[in-house]
Amino acid sequence: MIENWNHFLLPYNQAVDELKVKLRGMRKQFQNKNQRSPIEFVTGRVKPVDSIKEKMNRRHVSEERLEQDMQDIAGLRIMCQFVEDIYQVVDLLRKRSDMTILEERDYIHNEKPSGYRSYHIVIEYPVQMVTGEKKILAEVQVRTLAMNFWATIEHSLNYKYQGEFPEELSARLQRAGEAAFKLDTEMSEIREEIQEAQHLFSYGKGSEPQPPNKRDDQ
Ligand code: 0O2
Ligand code: 0O2
Repeated sequence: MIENWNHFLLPYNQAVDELKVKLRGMRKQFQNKNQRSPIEFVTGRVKPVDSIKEKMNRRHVSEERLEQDMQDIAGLRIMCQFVEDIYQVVDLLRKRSDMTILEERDYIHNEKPSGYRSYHIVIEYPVQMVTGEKKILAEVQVRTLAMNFWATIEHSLNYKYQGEFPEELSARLQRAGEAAFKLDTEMSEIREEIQEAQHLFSYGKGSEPQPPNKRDDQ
């Protein structure tokens, strides 16, 4: 019986905080070299206790099996501009020595029946606690901005309808998912042109002297 959820979730909070810094650091390193980053932005969260309990009921996960069987108590999200960036980010994560990739799920080319697309990675990540090292599981979702837009909208509708979408709405969401993917595909086709323009744009911005605190921020 988990009596103190705060205590149970402590290493998960620590892991999410650390991973946000590390993943955001990857973006900074690209920018620092004046290169385009495949990472646009990173968010993260620890699953709220109510959601953990609801998922335990739905998936018949016991408290004894929680650490092994619920892979997304710690969740990170990496947003990218282009589909190609997603695979570059995944390659970068595969090369890291501070985490071990346990599973990969490509919901980009195998989209879910709902129309959901993203690349999911389950990692094992060691957290240094005062009591010693604790290895925890975390789920990293890598997606384009268009995929994120779709998933965010669908997630809020899901909340309203509790997953029981009227048929018409469900069909519309699937079509919207296809349209979002079409947008990603079109953007990929003109990727080089966009990147060139973005490089010129950031060069233009960088050529102006900036106050030191602004520069620290970049
Ligand atoms: P809601 O309404 O539930 O979406 P900081 O690190 O301080 O700059 P902070 O406040 O920790 O930023 O937030 P961050 O990391 O930018 O983003 C937190 C939000 O991202 C949460 O929203 C989550 O919904 C969402 N999120 C990020 N990663 C995941 C993930 O892997 N899974 C899920 N389900 N959600 C994620 P809120 O604030 O809880 O509001
Ligand atoms: P949250 O925190 O509310 O986002 P399951 O959870 O049963 O779907 P599994 O095997 O645990 O499946 O993992 P999976 O499918 O690889 O990833 C689950 C997470 O992916 C979900 O977390 C969502 O964040 C996201 N996801 C998967 N399918 C959909 C979908 O159809 N629409 C949207 N918007 N997001 C999806 P949770 O558990 O829902 O939690």
